[in-house]
Amino acid sequence: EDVAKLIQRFSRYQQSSLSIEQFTTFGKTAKPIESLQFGRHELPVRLAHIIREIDLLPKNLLKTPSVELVRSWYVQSFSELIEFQDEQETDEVSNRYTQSLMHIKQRHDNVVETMAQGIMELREREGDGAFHPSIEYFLDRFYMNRISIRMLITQHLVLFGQDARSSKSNFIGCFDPTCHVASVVEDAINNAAYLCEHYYCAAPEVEISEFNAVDLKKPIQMAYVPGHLYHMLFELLKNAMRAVVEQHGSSSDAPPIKIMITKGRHDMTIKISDQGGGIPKSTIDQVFEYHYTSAPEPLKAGSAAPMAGYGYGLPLSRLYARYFDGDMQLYSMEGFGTDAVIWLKALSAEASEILPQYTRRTPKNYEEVRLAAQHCRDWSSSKFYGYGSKS
Ligand code: W6P
Repeated sequence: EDVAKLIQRFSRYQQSSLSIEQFTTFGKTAKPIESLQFGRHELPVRLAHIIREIDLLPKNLLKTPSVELVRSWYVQSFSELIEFQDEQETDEVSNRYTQSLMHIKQRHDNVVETMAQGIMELREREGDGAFHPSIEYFLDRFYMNRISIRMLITQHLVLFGQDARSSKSNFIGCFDPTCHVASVVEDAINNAAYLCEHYYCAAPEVEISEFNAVDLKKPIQMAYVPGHLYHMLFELLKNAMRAVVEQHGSSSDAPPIKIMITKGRHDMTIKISDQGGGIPKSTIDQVFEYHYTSAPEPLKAGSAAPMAGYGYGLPLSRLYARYFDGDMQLYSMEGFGTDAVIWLKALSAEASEILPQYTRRTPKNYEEVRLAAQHCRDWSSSKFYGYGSKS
């Protein structure tokens, strides 16, 4: 059976979305062999679903060297994993599988950069007109798939790989079953403030408050991936701090950023409020676009990380929020400031992976995204030339 046929077959299998509860119970009890049995099926299924979707990209993008390279990585990893289908469940095979996952993870390290490059190549060649709204739709699905695959691989490697974490931490792979939200918030504040001071010689004050509606006396904790939460908070805080410093200068009487952390029966919600002058309603959606071009060039100091140029930071952060069925949104009052809100599922059984799935209808959905962009022209306005707000 050739690889194209196998990809087709595996793209027809249902993916198994796992909840945080399932990740943590599995992580506590499973043996390497069981992880092999799960992963050697589930990983090729998830790879196949997204390979089918890569193939729906407009031809001029699909044919760029970068996108062809990315696609070849996915096919290569798929082929390597398929080899484990008919293997015996021995320790030797299990070790080879773990090795193989290490290599696959490395192979895909630069997917985000390489995919971004393909899109830039296309734009340079064909201008913004080639910039299809279906690309935004694709990238959200593509990167969500990548987050999910890397999660499965990382869990296997952290639990069963060489430097499997010592048992004294109560982490289960990359999950902290009792993640203390305020501590992650403080980490993110400290690192964002450090960057902000580097660029602007000042950083605004931050005030944190907490309301635990479920247990008034206890600090807010939940089962989550602290790394994902940190990523989202760091991104939002960099943006909030930059807005405040650019609005108020580095004077010490700049209004503080206020963070509210709450927990109800279903949601853990974090709101970050800045008085950094806000952004117009018309640009809120663009802030979550990949390659949002109208943003100022990100400030760079040598090779240091840029301080909040809207690059991929915000759209990827929103995907992390959505990955376990949460969300992220911005509410802005132009001239005054912005509230950024993160909602996460407080119950580990309700926090289930949200995965893009390839179905018979997926090609039609892409067509509909294209049509929707046309349909916005049935409200007459001068801004509906070209695709959406891009031109
Ligand atoms: C702004 C723009 C922004 C993006 C994300 C988070 C906070 C803020 N504040 O002015």
